[in-house]
Amino acid sequence: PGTTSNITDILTGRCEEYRKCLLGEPCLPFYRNVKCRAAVESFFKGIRNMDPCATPDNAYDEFLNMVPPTTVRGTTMFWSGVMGNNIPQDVAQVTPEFSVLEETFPGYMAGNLSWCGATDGDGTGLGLNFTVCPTWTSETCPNNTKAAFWARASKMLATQAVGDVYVVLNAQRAGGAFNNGSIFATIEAPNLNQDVVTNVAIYLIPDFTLPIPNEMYRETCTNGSVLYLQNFLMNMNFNVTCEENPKEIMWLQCARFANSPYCGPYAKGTPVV
Ligand code: NFD
Repeated sequence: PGTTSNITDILTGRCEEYRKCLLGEPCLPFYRNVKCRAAVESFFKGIRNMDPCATPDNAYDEFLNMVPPTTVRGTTMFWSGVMGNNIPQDVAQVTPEFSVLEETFPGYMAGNLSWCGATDGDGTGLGLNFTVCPTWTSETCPNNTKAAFWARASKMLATQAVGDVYVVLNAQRAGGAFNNGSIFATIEAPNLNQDVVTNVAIYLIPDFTLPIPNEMYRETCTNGSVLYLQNFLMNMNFNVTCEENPKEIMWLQCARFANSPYCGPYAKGTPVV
């Protein structure tokens, strides 16, 4: 995929927006003093002149310590397998009760951008590739420049979460709603803190992007990988709740896909398909 050629300007602009509290997100006094030029410099520092598939885990630590992801107690929301239509991010944006990584300082800065390191230089002298970046796959390029960023930011998000937390999962995800290889499974869930997290609420939503609702592969709160996740979390001593088609998320899905069999007066229980 192509890269974001003006990424330095975008990061700087988004940093200024966030720091000056122009976004309506929780805005900490700590952030007000962020020096955006220094923050953007530290964002690139660990990846310049680096192989884009061999990024060290700690490449962004200096940056992430300058602008750590912070969420209000009881609002942290994770998501996995529901990328296609940005539903959790959009719900979180208009619902103060929920905060996702993409609304935190580092998540807002890097959201929807594409970038990577380059060892051979490409004439810019910046040690970055401004033409094309390798696609992340666990086999060909696991330690991708971008993957390392989201992995570390996700870890910090989970580590600092306090109170009730939420995770939105796709009931019809191929291979199971709770995907073993996902960042939620490998990084976020294992880094939640039993001493301060009061409940993990699983929000299981249907996949509205499917051309035909596939009931065969629709998990519920009492079967498949979702049941596995509940047991996994309970074994870690967390309180766990699970809800299918929660209204907190469904309202936006149903606003966007108004004719869905999962919406409307007949949607309770088994959907009419
Ligand atoms: P997904 P998830 N390395 O739907 N987050 O649980 C790389 F590089 O399966 C936010 O993995 O959910 N990419 C963003 C990966 C990105 C990897 C990633 C991996 N090991 C994570 N695994 C963001 N805003 O862009 C999956 N991907 C790709 C945080 C996958 O191809 C959020 O806090 C797809 O494009 C959220 O709670 C995207 O990452 C959780 O981790 C999502 O994969 C979602 O990661």
